[in-house]
Amino acid sequence: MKKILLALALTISTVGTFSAQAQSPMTNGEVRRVDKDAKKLTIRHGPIVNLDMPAMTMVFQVKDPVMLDKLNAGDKIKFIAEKSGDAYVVTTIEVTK
Ligand SMILES: [Cu+2]
Repeated sequence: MKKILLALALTISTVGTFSAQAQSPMTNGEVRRVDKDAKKLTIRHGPIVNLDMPAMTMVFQVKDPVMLDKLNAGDKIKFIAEKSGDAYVVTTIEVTK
């Protein structure tokens, strides 16, 4: 069981690194609201190049609800978002100080 968890953790970190490097540039933003129950995140963001989206404040879904644990309203962040069906999903996020 431990081996499976370790393999899973390695897979996740590899995918995370890959998406940060190979995909779109990260977008600057500020967390406005964290909704752990709905697994949603409100971000005031700058222009998102890969989504062809201007700066605005909007609600995103998150790829993994664990991502919300370290976030608080007011945090300055860098993130990558992708369109998934009708939703915009944050796939990578980091807090900048
Ligand atoms: Cu937007």
